[in-house]
Amino acid sequence: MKIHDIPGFPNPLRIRIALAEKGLADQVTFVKVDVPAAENRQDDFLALNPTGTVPVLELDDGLCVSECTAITEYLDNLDGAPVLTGRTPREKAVIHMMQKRAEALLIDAVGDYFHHATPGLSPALQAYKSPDWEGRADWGRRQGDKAIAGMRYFDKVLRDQPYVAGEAFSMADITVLEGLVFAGFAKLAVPEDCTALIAWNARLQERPSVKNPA
Ligand SMILES: N[C@@H](CCC(=O)N[C@@H](CS)C(=O)NCC(=O)O)C(=O)O
Repeated sequence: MKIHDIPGFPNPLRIRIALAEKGLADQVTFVKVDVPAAENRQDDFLALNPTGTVPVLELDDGLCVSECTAITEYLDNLDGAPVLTGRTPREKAVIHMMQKRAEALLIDAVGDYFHHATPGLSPALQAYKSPDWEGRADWGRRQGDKAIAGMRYFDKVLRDQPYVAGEAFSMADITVLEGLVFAGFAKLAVPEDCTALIAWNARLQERPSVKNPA
């Protein structure tokens, strides 16, 4: 299988951590997409993923799967022994709920802040990002406020439990981790009083898959 992505970017890293967790790195060929040059917005890439984002998993039969949640589900269930996406109906429900919150309240909000309230990644990519409507920077800044509120939410969650979805590490932890990486890149600081979130982040930075993603 192939993964179309760009190393070091937060959403691609979600999958590279999942690959390391599952020991699948050697089964994947990475194909680099030049996102700063907006290669992901050109027809060849849009044929793989019409939403124009990386990562994309391309299977040997040609099926292309985008969205980190869907890709992680696939990778996690390949060996019939899921460890990131839940085993029981209850685990799956909680992990998917927290995964959606990690996307909506954090990583996607940071992305919208970055692309709509700051100069973003590069002029080539921003040409596809900032629609010419009045108030877009205000809207972008509000996404930054949303991301900070998301950090406060996850701080509250992590005061009562060791991981985002409860007692075990899951894909929701990976998404919050990369949401914080993206926030750092976008210069959105974690509030100092989010001590549980900060301690959780420091602890997970020592996890082998986070230290050495695929
Ligand atoms: N919801 C998507 C988000 C993917 C995403 O936003 N990826 C970023 C890289 S970190 C990207 O492709 N950005 C380029 C663009 O939006 O044009 C997922 O889960 O895969």
